[in-house]
Amino acid sequence: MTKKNSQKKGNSKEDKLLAHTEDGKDQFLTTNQGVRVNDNQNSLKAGERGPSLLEDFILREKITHFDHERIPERIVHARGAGAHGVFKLYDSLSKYTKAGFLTDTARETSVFVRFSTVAGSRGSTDLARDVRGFAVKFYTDEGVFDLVGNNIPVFFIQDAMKFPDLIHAVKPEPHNEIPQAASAHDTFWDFVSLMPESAHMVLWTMSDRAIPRSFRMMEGFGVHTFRLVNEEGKSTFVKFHWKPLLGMHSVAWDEAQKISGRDPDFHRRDLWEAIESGDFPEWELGVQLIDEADEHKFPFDLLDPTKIVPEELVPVQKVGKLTLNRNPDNFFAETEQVAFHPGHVVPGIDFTNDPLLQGRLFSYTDTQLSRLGSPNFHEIPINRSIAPVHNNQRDGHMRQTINKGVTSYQPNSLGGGCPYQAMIADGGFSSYPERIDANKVRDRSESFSDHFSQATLFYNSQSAYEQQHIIEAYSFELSKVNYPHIRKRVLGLLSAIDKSLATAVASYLGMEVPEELEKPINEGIPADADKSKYEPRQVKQKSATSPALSMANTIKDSIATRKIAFLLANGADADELTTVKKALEEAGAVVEVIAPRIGDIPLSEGTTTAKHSFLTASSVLFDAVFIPGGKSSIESLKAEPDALLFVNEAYRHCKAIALSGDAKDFLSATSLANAKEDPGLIVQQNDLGTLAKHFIKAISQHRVWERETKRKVPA
Ligand code: HDE
Repeated sequence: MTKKNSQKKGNSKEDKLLAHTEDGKDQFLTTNQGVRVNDNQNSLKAGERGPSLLEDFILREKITHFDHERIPERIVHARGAGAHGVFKLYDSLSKYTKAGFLTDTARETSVFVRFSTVAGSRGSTDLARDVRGFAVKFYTDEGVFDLVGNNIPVFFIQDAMKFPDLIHAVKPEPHNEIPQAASAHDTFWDFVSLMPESAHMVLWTMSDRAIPRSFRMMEGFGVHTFRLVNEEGKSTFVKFHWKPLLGMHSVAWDEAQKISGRDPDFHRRDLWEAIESGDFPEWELGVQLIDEADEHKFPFDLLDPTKIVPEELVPVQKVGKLTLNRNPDNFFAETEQVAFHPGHVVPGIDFTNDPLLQGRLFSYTDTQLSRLGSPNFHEIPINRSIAPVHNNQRDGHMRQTINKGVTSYQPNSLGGGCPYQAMIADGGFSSYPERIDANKVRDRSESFSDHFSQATLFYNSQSAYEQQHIIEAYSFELSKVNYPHIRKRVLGLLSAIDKSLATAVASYLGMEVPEELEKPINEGIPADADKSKYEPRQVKQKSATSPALSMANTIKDSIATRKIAFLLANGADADELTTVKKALEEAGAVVEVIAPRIGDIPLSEGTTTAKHSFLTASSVLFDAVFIPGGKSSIESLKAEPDALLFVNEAYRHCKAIALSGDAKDFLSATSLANAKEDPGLIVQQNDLGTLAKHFIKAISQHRVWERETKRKVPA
């Protein structure tokens, strides 16, 4: 056997498949010391039926390594999925920053992105109602820059001091470790109901933003205000945004819960499959730029991470594109070991005094020490800078670098003074010299105390169906809270956001909206505080609505990568199937056939292959459903309860459903017997071209949410 393993890995599917197996391809099995193994099936024993021998170094090495395969999962954001990609700038931002990847339009900067949920454990479901992490590592020529953001632009708390409390409250309760990956429990609502500063973010997490259809269809935000710093040392405040090219879309809450059972890897799989099939996910990087002179011109504080800068006040300029084009080769080595840190910045990017950001600047290195176990985590391949690393840091667990020479100190003459400090002109990082003239205090600025205006702005900006989803989300969560006094406190906070919201939630709970905020509403204030300063208040914000906050206003112009279920059985009409399939595929959708069994299914002419049966498929895993005609096929489907459930459920979740030819008859067996056609329920006997056109239009609209109020269907 020879080593044939040196061919360069490309990006084709075959290369990827090879890459997944190449570890052992054409190689002998060896121990970690390189000794070839002759028997990987049996341990060394004293006789065939005798005891195992301690001498068996092969068994001991294998088992010892296995025993230590797990590392501590992330305390937050444990569940995630990652991908490699590139970032390309449209126009230079050199007026504002000297960061090379934001000024040089000829550059293509490599990135690694990890998406995550926050509260659940590493094995938890992707579809929990939760914030999603959106962390991007840019491997720039000047060093690593991490934009460690979320898919929600604000945060629950204003000061890092509260983070452990927040996380302890949302994680499973300590006595019984229930519930997994869910905020619908006593301790979370107890905490947030006592922390009015969380009101804005909680509203976002009760919105459809917290149950995305796909990682590829959600926005990302840097959350904090950062600084850009240009060659002249001038600083400009910046908010970072990621805008998905596929638009922002969510699933229905009932659907999310069912997906969690049918395919807990739904988001992870979706990302993986899109990249494998060449449908590379894309986002545009947006920046909101604010002159230093304008720092105090807003009715909120730029340093307060519970506030957005509405896009109507400061437009988002799109400055570049992120494309994810390669799946990791190994989940553990890359996605699990990647170590993000908001403090990984490059010259041209700097921090503000946002007290949440300031705390994060400590936390992330610290967490890597316990998670990855060594200060050398930067040497793990996924974390390595492509800019050369030279310093006098030495040794530590699992050190990879073999430093040469005798000097590991500075100043030195024995090493010729190397490595030497860089002048600013040579790219040396120098912190923005912000002037501070202040007393050392444990305190918070009064400009942080408007907790409700932007929550009201968010609520007012939602479409009717989005508001209804928010009402139902609060009602769901609070129905799972056991203590009436906690529910009452939440209703008090909701009435400070919007009276109709509070009333609607109260009616689901069979409670009254309290007259006013419960006192003392805020236990979370310092012991000796001037209470009036911490009194939550409302400052009228300029715009009553911000259209950019509603997902209803997102891009809806394509069905690219959408998954369409074709339900059929023996005898389905071949012409109807192929015509509609062709039209959908030409528009970029993915068609999958579901039949009573998998394998080849005879059609009116020829056969088609069913990828799934009703045992493995479910409507919640698809964006839309098509049923071709064919008498015997329709008769079989009518007798199949899972086919009926499939269509009822797709309707309930407001998906596009199309039926051609005599498939119309199928509806009589479902709960849709008397359903009227709507833009997403397309029943067409003859004209397949028109059917396909209407179907594609309906899928591109994502959902017919209006159905939820007009016609309720059991499923
Ligand atoms: Fe994090 N956060 N965080 N966070 N965070 C972590 O770092 C922390 C916050 C975010 O895919 C941890 O490596 C503190 C805001 C993402 O690997 C930890 C505070 C935002 C990820 C940590 C915050 C984030 C993390 C856990 C308040 C949005 C996953 C493991 C002061 C802007 C990154 C780790 C990945 C991960 C601490 C608040 C985003 C413990 C102390 C605000 C996307 O260090």
